[in-house]
Amino acid sequence: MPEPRDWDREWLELSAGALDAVSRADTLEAVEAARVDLLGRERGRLSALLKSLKDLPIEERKRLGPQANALKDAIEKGLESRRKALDAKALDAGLAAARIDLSLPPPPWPRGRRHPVSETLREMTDILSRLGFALAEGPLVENDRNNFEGLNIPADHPARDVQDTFYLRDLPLLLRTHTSPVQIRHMEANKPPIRIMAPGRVFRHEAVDASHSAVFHQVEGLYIDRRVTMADLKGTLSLFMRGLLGPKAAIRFRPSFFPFTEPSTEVDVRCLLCAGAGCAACKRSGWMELLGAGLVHPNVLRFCGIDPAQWSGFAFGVGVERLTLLRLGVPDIRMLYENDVRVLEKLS
Ligand code: 2U9
Repeated sequence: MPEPRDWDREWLELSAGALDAVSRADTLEAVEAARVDLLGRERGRLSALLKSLKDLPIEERKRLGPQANALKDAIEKGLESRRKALDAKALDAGLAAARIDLSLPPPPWPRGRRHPVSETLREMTDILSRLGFALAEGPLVENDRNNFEGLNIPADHPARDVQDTFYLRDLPLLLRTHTSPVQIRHMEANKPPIRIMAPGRVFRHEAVDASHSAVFHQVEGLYIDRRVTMADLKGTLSLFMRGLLGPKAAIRFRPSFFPFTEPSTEVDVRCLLCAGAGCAACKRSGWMELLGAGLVHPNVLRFCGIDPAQWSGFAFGVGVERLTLLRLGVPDIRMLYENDVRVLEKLS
């Protein structure tokens, strides 16, 4: 038989300290520990005491039972209110820590911008439009007639070779190798005087290297009026290059040959880096080749229904990528098109 419990002593000790212990629990873990200590099914001190009630005489049971149950209720209420208070405190602390300060400046945001080739293209067309050239555009997929025949390029010319031109499979079409077909279309549809620029993408079937890309951009210009001469051409290109490269830019003409112009000229710009003294960039010559140009060939005018006895004109062409590389001092055209953000960020 178990030793009879000193019920009154235990009761006094427990009831004196229990509610105090509950109210001192200052974490959720401490609240749970107090619950286990007092009300735990196995070892809770009050639970044990309640269990032992049955060993007392009936009179004692009647006296002590309601007291003990009242204490149990009070402890349970106390535990619950501690839990609530601690939960609310934790929520307040979390909210305070997570508060967003709307007055703080935002973190730096990476800014996008126009591609360097687009920027050059935009500047070129801006300048030409101020010189009176209207924008003309046309399809990237062309036919042989507009891309070659109308431009006085003979059937056996190497540019027509599949080595140099992308032809469409099973169709008598090709990807334009220059923007000149835009001007052919315009001349056939309009009467002179004509003053247009044809910027756009062109395609050449060639191996890619530091200075060649199979896809690139050109800006071409065409001016047709009465008695247009090489002097008009030189004046216009001089203004064009000064607008693009600065007021000191100078140009010179070298004789050349293109099937669509006669006479034809390659146009050099005084070296941007050494101002004509001679450096590695201009191969010690002091000049850099940048444009092709000439007076529109009479065959081209005739082809488009324009009488070469009454009208004459000049035309020019310039590669946009080449100009972009020169202006930025970038050595390789592929750096413009691999879209490595680390490279593009350095181009300005
Ligand atoms: C028509 C008649 C004539 C446009 C011209 C060039 C000379 C020329 C090159 C510059 C660098 C192409 O991008 S590039 O490789 N262009 O050398 N272009 S004359 O002559 C025309 C155009 C249209 C109807």
